Amino acid sequence: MLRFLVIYQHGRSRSIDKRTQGRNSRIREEISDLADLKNSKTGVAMQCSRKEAIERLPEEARQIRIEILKMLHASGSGHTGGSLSAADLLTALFFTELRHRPKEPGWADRDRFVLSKGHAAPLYYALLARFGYFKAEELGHLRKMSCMLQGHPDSKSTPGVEISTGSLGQGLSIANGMALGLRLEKKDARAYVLLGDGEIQEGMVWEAAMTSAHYKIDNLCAICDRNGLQIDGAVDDVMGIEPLADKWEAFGWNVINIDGHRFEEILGAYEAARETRGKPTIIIARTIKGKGVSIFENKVKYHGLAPSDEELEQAFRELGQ
Ligand SMILES: Cc1ncc(C[n+]2csc(CCOP(=O)(O)OP(=O)(O)O)c2C)c(N)n1
Ligand SMILES: [Mg+2]
Repeated sequence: MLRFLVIYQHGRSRSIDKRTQGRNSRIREEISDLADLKNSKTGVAMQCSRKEAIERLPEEARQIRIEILKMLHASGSGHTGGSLSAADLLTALFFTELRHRPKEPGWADRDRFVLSKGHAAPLYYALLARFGYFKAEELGHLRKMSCMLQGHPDSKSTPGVEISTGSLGQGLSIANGMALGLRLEKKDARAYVLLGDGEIQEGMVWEAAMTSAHYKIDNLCAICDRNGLQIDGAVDDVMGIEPLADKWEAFGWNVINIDGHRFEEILGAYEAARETRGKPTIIIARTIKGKGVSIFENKVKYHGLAPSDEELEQAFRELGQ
């Protein structure tokens, strides 16, 4: 039976169970070299209060956006909009929630992350480089023949990439298998999967959703990047997915709706997902495609278009680079 205890955070008392407390205890510990997470007990980068994390994350996300745009500009092709829309969600995940060890990518107790919307590879690569999975100079070779960083994540080429993705619709099934495997091995590690809102038009996603609930996979957290756009236009026009929260609830999921650019809400959702028992959680995150640079925001055109020289200049100005 789980034992409950009370911890005090930001002046409020909360009841959480011991499993949760052991995973992400808020011990103050400065980690200057992120790759040195191997030496941290938990594998979580920001071992600080939520308030401190919220102060530090915007700068990390800003840097990640800059790296994404530099990378896309250098390659001359790739997916701008969907990388920027999910930048806050994944920066928060990698820094505060995901247990991982860049110097030991195969660490058996790591949390698993699946980028089901694999076209957001530039975001994934910027984060992996930031954590030292490979040298930052690799980012300059995105999408080049024989290079480590292909247009979609390839687990055989790129250290830190958990699983190859890019064919939309498959990631939730993969994450189900990972989470079930972890449960079978009695590990308290978790699986996270990022889905696009256009992606969930794929029927396979709903087969997987039934499976997660049927097997009560509570060490699974899906995140839906609800940016409202897909490759051919607005999700509502191509094939409507609302009422989205009701659908997931009807499929037996715990549903959390948030603003996917507000770190306070993002961190709260990850924590609530971690504390949920008996059902999987989906975080439906309202986001802006192309977030952070006005010329890319909410523009279908920039789904798969890299910035030109002038656009990069403007983007840098807006991002304070
Ligand atoms: C099975 C499959 N069909 C089509 C594509 C081509 N494709 C790449 S991205 C995309 C649109 C995805 O939209 P969404 O999931 O909303 O992604 P986001 O808006 O976050 O970029 C499509 C259709 C694909 N990668 N896989
Ligand atoms: Mg979308």
